[in-house]
Amino acid sequence: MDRRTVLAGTGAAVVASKVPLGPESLTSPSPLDKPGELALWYDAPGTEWESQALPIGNGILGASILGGVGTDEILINEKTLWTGGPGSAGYDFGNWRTPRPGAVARVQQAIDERVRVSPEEVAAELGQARNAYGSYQALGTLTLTTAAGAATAGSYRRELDLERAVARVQYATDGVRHTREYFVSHPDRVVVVRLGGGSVSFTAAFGVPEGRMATTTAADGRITVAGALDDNALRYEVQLRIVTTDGQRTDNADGSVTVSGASAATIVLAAGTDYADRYPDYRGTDPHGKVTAIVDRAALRAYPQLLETHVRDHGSLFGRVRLDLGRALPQVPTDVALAQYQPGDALEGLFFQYGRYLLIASSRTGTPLPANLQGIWNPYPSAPWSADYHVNINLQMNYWPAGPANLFETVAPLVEFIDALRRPGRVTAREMFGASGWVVHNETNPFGFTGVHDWPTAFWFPEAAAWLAWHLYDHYRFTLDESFLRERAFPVMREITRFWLDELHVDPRDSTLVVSPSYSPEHGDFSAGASMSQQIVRDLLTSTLEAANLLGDRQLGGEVRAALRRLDPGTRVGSWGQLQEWKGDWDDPADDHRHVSHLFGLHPGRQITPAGTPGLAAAAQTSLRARGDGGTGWSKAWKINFWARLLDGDHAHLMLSEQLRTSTLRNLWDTHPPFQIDGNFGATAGITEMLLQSHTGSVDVLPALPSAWPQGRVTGLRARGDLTVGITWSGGQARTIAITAGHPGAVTVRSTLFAAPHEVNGLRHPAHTDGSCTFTARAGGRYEISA
Ligand code: FUC
Repeated sequence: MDRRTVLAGTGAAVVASKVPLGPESLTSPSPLDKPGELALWYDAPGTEWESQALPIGNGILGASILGGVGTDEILINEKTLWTGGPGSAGYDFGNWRTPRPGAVARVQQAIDERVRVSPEEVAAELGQARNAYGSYQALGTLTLTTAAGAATAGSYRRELDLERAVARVQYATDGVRHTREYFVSHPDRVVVVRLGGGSVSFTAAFGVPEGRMATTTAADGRITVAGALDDNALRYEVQLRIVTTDGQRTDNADGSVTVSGASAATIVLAAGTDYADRYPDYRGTDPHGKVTAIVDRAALRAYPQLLETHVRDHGSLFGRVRLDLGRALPQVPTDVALAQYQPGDALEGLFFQYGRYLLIASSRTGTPLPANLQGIWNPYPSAPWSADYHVNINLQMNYWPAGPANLFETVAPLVEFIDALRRPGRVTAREMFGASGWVVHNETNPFGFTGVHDWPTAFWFPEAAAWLAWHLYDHYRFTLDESFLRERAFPVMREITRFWLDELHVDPRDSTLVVSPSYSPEHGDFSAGASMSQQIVRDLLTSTLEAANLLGDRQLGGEVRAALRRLDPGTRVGSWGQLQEWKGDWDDPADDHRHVSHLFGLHPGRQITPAGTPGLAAAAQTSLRARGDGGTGWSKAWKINFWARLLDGDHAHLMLSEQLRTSTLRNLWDTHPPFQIDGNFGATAGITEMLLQSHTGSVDVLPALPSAWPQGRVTGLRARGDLTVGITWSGGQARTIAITAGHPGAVTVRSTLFAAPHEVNGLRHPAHTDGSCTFTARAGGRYEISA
């Protein structure tokens, strides 16, 4: 079967059934022996983690595959293994260690009087040195040592199949063909490594990073490694079981296990910590019992069963969206394809799906903590920015694809995390502002760090909680899940709204309500009413009002409506036609700072649209042009989204090309630099924005299609209003649009297709001059529109 035909199928069953699942898949050629459209592959082992590791994960356990021949070092991560927090000396949640009555009011007054105040001066008043914040840690390394020499020239292949979420290494030595398969199962909660090819001999050892205390034992083919972090006494445990049916297996005194002469071997690894996302101690139960039960259960299952369960589970999410941009990948390793990349190459489609793959691997229902700055993969004891949760753009960007790219199940850890921030965030709101509600500032960790530090340009951002709430309400807008809105989203939104109703300040110059002190992320002076602050608060209040109307909270609705009337909207056109970043006209046209925060209302917000607010959209475009096409990885990814929202597909595509050319590593990870995963997710979201938009209430088909993609097909994208959308196009125009409605109600679709006579479910309709079509969908109804 032609691979394209397979890809065009729908659903997990198709994906799973094309793969031979029995042990024979280890020795006979599988479809993966041919480079696949949806695989990353290389013809040599990786030697550098950051640019060459192939990541696999189940939302909590991650593994990085480099695929060495004689020695295979597999880095293992467990998402909750962090230093810092309670138990670590001096941890204070970022709250002021001694009360500072009136501190915020003093800064407000300084801003009222002097308009602009330097970040250094504000940090001296409101900041404090950060204590015991911690960093995400590696769990350790599973090392497989074999006696094998170098692989026979030309026989080596290392790949990551995105459809099955299986990494695979194969090579030949002395006439023997060896295979290793690696995956992390969400249903079985284990890392699985299968060594096959016959004549399997190796020693497996698990080592923790240097300097960490651990006890390691091997008994009966089981390796147990347990200990606690020095820093905060967080307990961790890892257990591996090495399962063979023939050959010899020996437990070694140093805690390793040796297998010799087996036809195949399966290693299952489970791990856990005693972390719990629960204020104030952030500790749950000792991991020993849970880890033992999980690894024992997995060890009883035959390898083909483990694999099949995993492939079906992953495929049930991943297989929902198919994207064909009309080109095939060149038959060269992925690093070569990246080096040879030309705008319009099929690599763009692979990059889109890789973002979806990475989100599934780093965030799943039932796992704690959202995807961090590195997803779940990290070898460093002190990771860049701690591999934490920056909430002035980065954590939010991680979840942009979840709705449009049909991965709702990845959102649950973010929802839980936001919910858990409320308890520490209330303390910060009370102690810092004397306000009700809750806040979190510029960044946070797994231990409820909702306060501040003292880096002047990036310590103050109480708007972050409102921006996080955007994700809750947008989840509702996509799914129309009213019980989610009532039980999960609205209580959080209401509380943040309370905070801002308390905390908005009357600007003495014009009596509008403004955020003060306010700071455009990492840029400029402190002032009152910076555009991003106003736009975020306005978005929150608008969404809260919609939700309050829906749920019948009339009192809150009334208060919010009154505040909205007085709120400065944060959208002003300045002297050179730019959208002002601040309430004052201070923008420098030569400024190319990576943050373009004042365009929040364009994306992810919905306040600025080319059709609804053409003057503001034009100003946003002027600002964006002035900022230029450079920036870090995530900044370029955001610019894909901005240009798509400005309906300029070619510029959006230019930003995608720039990202692939200058901010993408050989393993297709986004680089800031260094590696930072947000850009992967931002780019995937940006591609959806080019193909389908729904933030204004209508379903806009191919709103920003670039000329580089004249023909193509996509299925399974989601639009707000519980709609699933497929599109085919050629000559740059939509030819068919298929919409499935989950809920009944009016649906408005916009497409150039309506400008000519067309058919809806076989019935002929005349041209609609305004390029849109509105119909009443029934729940479960499918509507096929064709030119
Ligand atoms: C924000 C950005 C930086 C980086 C960091 C993790 O502070 O400005 O570029 O992405 O988060």
